[in-house]
Order: sequence, then C-alpha cells, then structure tokens
Amino acid sequence: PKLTAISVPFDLGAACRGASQGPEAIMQAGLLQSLGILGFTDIQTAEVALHPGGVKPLSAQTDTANLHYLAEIAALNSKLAEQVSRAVQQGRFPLVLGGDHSIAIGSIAGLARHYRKLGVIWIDAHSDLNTAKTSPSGNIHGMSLAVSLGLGHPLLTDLLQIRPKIRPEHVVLIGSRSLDEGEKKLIRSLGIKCYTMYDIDRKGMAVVMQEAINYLKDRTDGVHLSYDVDSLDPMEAPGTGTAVKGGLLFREAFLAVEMLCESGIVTSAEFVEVNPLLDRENTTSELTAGLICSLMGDAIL
Ligand code: DIR
Ligand code: MN
Ligand code: MN
Ligand code: MN
Repeated sequence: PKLTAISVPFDLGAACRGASQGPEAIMQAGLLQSLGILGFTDIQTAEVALHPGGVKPLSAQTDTANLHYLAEIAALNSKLAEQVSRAVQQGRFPLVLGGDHSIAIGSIAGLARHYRKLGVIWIDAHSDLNTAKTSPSGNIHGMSLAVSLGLGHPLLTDLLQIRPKIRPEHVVLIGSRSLDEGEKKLIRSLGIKCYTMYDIDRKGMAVVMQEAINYLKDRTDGVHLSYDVDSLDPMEAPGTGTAVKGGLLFREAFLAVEMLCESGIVTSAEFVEVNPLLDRENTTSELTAGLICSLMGDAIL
C-alpha cells in the first residue's frame, strides 16, 4: 500500500498556539518506522505550511467578522487541498497530520475533487458545525465541518470551486459532548447522524461503530476519517487545546479505528489537535501514533 503523510504545522484556527507542533511530535513518536514494520514500503512525506521553512511573526491579524485569521486559513487550506488531491490522483492513501481542526477544510476539499459521494466520520468532542453567526469564539477550527457542508464564508466554502464538498447524509459524528446551541439545531435540521457520549455509553463502541460503518458503506464512494484527539478523555490525551471531560477511553478509541480498519471503508484520514505544549510525557502524541497504526492494520493478525 502506498501512503503520503502530509504534515500541516498550523494552529491559527484554534484558540491557543501549539497544535502547529503536532505533526513533528507524532513523527517523533516513531510513526513512519511503525508503518514501515506494518508493510508500508512506499511512504512519501510532504509538508504544507503557510510559510514553508520559516517562521513568520504573528503580525497583523486579518480578522473578518468573527472569523479569526480567515485569510491565512483560506490560503493554507487551498495549498493543502492541492496536496491531498495530488496524493489521491497518484493512488496514494492521504494521511494528514495536524495542526488544528481547521485543516479539515483543505483535506476534504482535496478529496471532494475525486469522490462525488464522500463520507466523513468525525470523531470529536465537538461537532465543528459553527458559522460566524453561531460561533461563540470566532475560531475557525470550530467551523470546519459546517464549511465542508457549504455553510460559511465563501473564501472557505468555495475552495477548488466545489460547493458543497459533502452532504449531511454522508456524515457521522462520534464522541460528541460539547455542542453549541446553533450546532445542535443544525444537526437536527440537517438530520446528521450523531453518536454522542450518551449513545456510546448506552450502546457500546462496537455497536456504534458497526452502525456507522453499515450506514456509510453503501451510500458513499469513499470515507474520510477526521480524528480530533480531544474526542479522547483528557486522562488519556491531555495534550490538546480544548479538552472536555467524559471522553473516549483508551480501548474505545482503539476499537473504533480497529473496526474501521477491518471494514476497509476508509480511503483517507487526518489526526488533528495534538498540542505538545500541553502534553504530559508525549502521552498524546504517542497515543495518536498508535491510533494511526491501528487504523492502518496494526491490530489485525
Ligand atoms: C466551540 C469549541 N464549539 C467553538 N470548538 C472546538 O469555539 O466553536 N472545536 N474546540 O474543536
Ligand atoms: Mn474538532
Ligand atoms: Mn474538538
Ligand atoms: Mn478543534
């Protein structure tokens, strides 16, 4: 299997800095070596950054009505979209390492060029379904799924001249436990399939994942896994910017990616919001590398 690991050291979509160092930390946890042992003999790496090779001081913040760093985020994501699209075109599995969750805008845009019925599994404590109108923070990492559904500022929604990128009936949310009022309304009105922590408690992760897999299998032509590590309980993954109590435990998190691996439906993935500045002895970056390996086949004998 061919794979392109795309590092995206970017954190202007989040409230606090540090997720830009996520890709480096996940790599340092030995990701490529582990994937090599799993049989990935053809791995390419790429980096998508606003200012490649150089750090630009945070000077003038380009704010537009409740959309922090709109211009920077649009520019970064249009580069990322091209990079992801190139990987797909070359028959390679795109594995995107974030970075904050605003980079899902670019990942999904790049995929939408190739998949007309792209499914998305959004594992996250949040639903990232805000728009400038509903967002309590103005942080675009809380808006990336809405943008992908075609809701939001045109600089973001119209990337690659495809809008919308995905349809609400092709999205499954898993692990939700911190939803804003506007987001809840949108989930209800669009009929988005949503497994909250309540559902995971009641049904168990195995049933939830099997339902999610069955739901997407027949109606989509590809499935993108968008994995925000704040879906995990802060006890397991302290190194993330907006930790929320009551999240996925270690085995639940692994079971989810193991079942996705076994299902064979996942055609691309991203792992976001690892913030090494907030981490404890690399717990979160090592866990993330482990989750990626399990998604790629580590758990299957
Ligand atoms: C909140 C927090 N819903 C917002 N979102 C986060 O600002 O839109 N997303 N943390 O990852
Ligand atoms: Mn998120
Ligand atoms: Mn989140
Ligand atoms: Mn986020």
